[in-house]
Amino acid sequence: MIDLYTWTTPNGRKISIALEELGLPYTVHAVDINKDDQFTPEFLKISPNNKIPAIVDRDNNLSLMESGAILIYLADKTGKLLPKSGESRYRVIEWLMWQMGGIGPFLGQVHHFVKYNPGKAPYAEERYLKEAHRLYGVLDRRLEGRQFVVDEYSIADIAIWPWISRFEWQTIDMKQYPNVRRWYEAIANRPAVQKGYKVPKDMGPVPLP
Ligand SMILES: N[C@@H](CCC(=O)N[C@@H](CS)C(=O)NCC(=O)O)C(=O)O
Repeated sequence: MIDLYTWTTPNGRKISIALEELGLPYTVHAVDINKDDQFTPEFLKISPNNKIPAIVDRDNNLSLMESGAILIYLADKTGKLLPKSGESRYRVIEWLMWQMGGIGPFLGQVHHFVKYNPGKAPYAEERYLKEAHRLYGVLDRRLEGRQFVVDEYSIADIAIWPWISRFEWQTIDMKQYPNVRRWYEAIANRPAVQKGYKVPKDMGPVPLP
């Protein structure tokens, strides 16, 4: 049994989607980051960086923060969604790190400046939107002739997808990125993704282009 500490954000949804895909039983603990729940002493023991998502694996009492680390842990625990060895294992980790270092931080800044504070910092809006388009372009080229980011559906797809699901917040026209759109829609239709997207609460349907 896994305890999942999460909220209705792309980083949180990565883990609920992975847990659904892996068929692992889990208990959801909603950490409302708008109410500063992430700063409680109990939560800080599990997630010292005061961010969701975090998990505790009740099988061995291991607690983990950082969505990339959690995805690798869950994949290794079950032997699914991450090849055990060879080049494809490192390709999945490569694209997972690309998400953690690029897609997450930069699209997060787009949400901050473009969606929530438009007009306040034109330079930041321009800079982060330009980077968002660059990243969408990289992903579109990677998906040319490929069904998934690395050979088979993996934790790399699961890490990237919830950030792309905010394409409307990012003012991205998916027509410009046909391979991303095809990949995004295919993953959106997976039952586990539909279910994991609604954790810890239903915020409406999965956005479709
Ligand atoms: N690198 C971290 C980022 C986690 C993160 O930024 N979480 C946000 C929500 S998406 C959060 O908890 N923010 C609360 C805060 O910063 O106080 C991960 O991938 O797990």
